[in-house]
Amino acid sequence: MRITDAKVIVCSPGRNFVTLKIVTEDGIHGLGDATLNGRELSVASYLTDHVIPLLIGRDARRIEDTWQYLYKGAYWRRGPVTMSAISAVDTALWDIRGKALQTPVYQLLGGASRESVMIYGHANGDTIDDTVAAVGEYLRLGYRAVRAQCGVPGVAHAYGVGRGRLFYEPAEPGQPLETAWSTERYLNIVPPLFERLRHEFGPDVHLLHDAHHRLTPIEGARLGKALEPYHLFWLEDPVPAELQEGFRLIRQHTTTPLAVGEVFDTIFDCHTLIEEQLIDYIRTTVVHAGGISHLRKIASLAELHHVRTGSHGATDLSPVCMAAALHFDLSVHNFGIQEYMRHTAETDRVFPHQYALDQGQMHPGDAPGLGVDIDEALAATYPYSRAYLPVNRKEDGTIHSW
Ligand code: GCO
Ligand code: MG
Repeated sequence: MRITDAKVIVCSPGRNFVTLKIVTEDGIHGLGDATLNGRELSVASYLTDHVIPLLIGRDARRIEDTWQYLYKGAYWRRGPVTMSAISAVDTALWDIRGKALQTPVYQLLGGASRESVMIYGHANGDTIDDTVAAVGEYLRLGYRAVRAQCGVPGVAHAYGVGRGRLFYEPAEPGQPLETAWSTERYLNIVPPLFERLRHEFGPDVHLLHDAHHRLTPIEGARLGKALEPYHLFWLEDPVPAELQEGFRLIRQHTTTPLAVGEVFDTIFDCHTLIEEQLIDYIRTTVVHAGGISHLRKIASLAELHHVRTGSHGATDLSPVCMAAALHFDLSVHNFGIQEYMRHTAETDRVFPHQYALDQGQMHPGDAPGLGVDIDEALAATYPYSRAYLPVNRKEDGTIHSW
């Protein structure tokens, strides 16, 4: 089954997405998400200029061999641009394989390990009261797990506080928005937020929080310790993730479960975290960490070390990634939870999909392949529009992790 054609589709139905479409001699096509928020065209070029010429004529069934060919064959390994491109190829080839065999991808990955996939939504508000109301809204929709963020008094544009009630989208056109940061002010507001949430909603709801890489290890340890009485499902990204060893310090001080991995490219970014059991959830994604094939390797290593998965699922991951993530989630034994931020109605129209949400649980559907497509004519009506994620500064003007 030879690959005869491949192309990159860049569109912006509400936000920018990069999609790889691979076509075989049998007329089957597969899709892969290649979106890298704020750097989309670099991946589009990597695919168009360097990867697609290598794909034409290859056997679409050789998924693992193609992965290794693109990874080892480039000599220059890893990095978000390269790995997003490889992820897109891998995802598209799994989609093709499923369609060719007339079976949903999760059936090729060992079949369903559960009936459906638990997701968490994003509740946020300017104040603790607003965030409490937003969490209540998710619970009324049937969610069992909610991430809660709230504004920080004295800090303009605090992370995680969005524009709409069920939507959050940080990338903006124009020059990057400059947001402010104060660790002390932040550490003062988060424990009272969760004290209130537990008080309002009782012990059963799973509560999550994202520190978005802003703390030092000892600050992350302090936050984890302060949150222990409220039994979080997880505390996400307490520190920037480059230094895996930094988590040893956090781990010595707190039993709050830790989750990390949305910016990781490969297993090499997280093997120390996993092998030393420094985290509880690994949050690598299909689109950025090497596709379904590589994510399965990460999950297998994690399974040996009591670490569960928690795939990143922000809106900058397209419905193609979301579909692939759900097939992965349904199949791996050590699944933990899946993030789900709603896409806009325009995005959903451009990417018709089989996956469905019911009472805080999702299922990828039983269509052959991934069960997601792209309406190319509609996509063409939403041209690319440059947008950047914010840049963060401390109160004295020093650049800080966003
Ligand atoms: C999350 C994330 C995202 C990222 C975004 C960056 O946990 O959902 O932290 O919202 O900020 O994916 O592109
Ligand atoms: Mg995050």
